[in-house]
Amino acid sequence: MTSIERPPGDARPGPYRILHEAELRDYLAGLPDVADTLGGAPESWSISEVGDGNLNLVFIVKGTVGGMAVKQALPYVRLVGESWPLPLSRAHYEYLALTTHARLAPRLVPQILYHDEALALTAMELLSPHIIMRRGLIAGTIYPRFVEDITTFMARMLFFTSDLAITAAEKKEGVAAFAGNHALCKITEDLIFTDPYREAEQNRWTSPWLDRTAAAFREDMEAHVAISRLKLKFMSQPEALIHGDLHTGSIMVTESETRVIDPEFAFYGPMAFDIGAIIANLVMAYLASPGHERTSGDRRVFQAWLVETIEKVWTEFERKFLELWRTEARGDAYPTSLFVGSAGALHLEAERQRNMDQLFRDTVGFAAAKIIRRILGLAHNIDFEWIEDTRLRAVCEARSLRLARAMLTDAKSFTNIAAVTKMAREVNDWRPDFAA
Ligand code: SR1
Ligand code: MG
Repeated sequence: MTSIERPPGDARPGPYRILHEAELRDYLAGLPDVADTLGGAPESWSISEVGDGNLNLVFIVKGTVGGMAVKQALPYVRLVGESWPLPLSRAHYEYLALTTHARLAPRLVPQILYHDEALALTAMELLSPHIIMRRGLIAGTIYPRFVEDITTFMARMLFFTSDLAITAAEKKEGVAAFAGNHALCKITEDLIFTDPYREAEQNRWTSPWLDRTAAAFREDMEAHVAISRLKLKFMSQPEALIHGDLHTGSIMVTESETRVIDPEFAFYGPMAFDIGAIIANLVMAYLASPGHERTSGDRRVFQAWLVETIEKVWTEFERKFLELWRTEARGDAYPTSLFVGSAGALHLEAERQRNMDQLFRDTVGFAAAKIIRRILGLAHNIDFEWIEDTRLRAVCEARSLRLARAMLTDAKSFTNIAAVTKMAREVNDWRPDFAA
């Protein structure tokens, strides 16, 4: 598919309005290139709203020739309703991030077909037969291509938008371009780094089983210090353009393809936040998997694949990022003129390793924060929510919280990714006192 231009002289953008099915049909029919891509008469197009995320409308539109996904931002948080307004500008930042991703990793994001700034609407390539990865993981599906693709995506996105790859001026332009996305950052600052650790109206957890654990997190000063340090990093470290919400619901997959979607939380932040998000969501898929067994032990092969995947997400990311740093470093950080000769090379390589060690520690901490928020905060994961037996769900969640608390408060003791998977395997055998 080729990119579709707005017709010359087109009166749109008009004022923002929420497009329901009928209005969307008329709107798309008025875009000749879009209409051609779909094919057939507009009345024959099938349009269904399929959005299952927390914020937006998502329509699948199919014509006689082709299809597309159309995403429109609502002026409020869909999950909560109109009482929680949210700027439409997030669609602009998502578009900006998607175009950056398309430039740096074209195979790994959906192609943009059309963007309407005023309607906060973007039409994208219809990904088919791809499904949301989280759903595939709940079904116990193995994705052999995932590690290769997600580590390429993260290494390239994070490296090529960092001071290691671009000039200070380019980097600061990038920071400025995304600085207005602060309402989305604020959601993260509140829902991930603050609310799960205090009384907050919107918090919820699997009660009564986790009541004591939730209360313990609210009293846990060690956890409060650790999460606050991470919050400060999130707020004050514009290392690279991060996706900002890189969980398994933001990834569409087949067994041979991976596409990263939904970067509306994108801004220049700490790299470890994205890497931690991927690791956290794989860890949750692993620890939720006993809740999705049909017969005891039927997820063993899948679990082994997940453990290996968690480990490789870090090791392959680290390998690829270091490779880019060694071969593509044209940024203003670590000037080559300061690292000449064999002594320079030696010290620079040691610095690369020191940076990766720090990145790993931060990744462990952010991963923990992402797990805790999904169990004690507002927005939960279907990995756990779809476990119908609430006691069993709480067992899976309690194990996840046990691991996450250790990762949050003692990130340094996880000296490598194998230490994370080792403890994940151990907690998976742990039985909380309320277990049946
Ligand atoms: C109110 S929005 C809740 C969550 O949905 C998004 O996917 C982000 O993770 C956000 O924190
Ligand atoms: Mg999303």
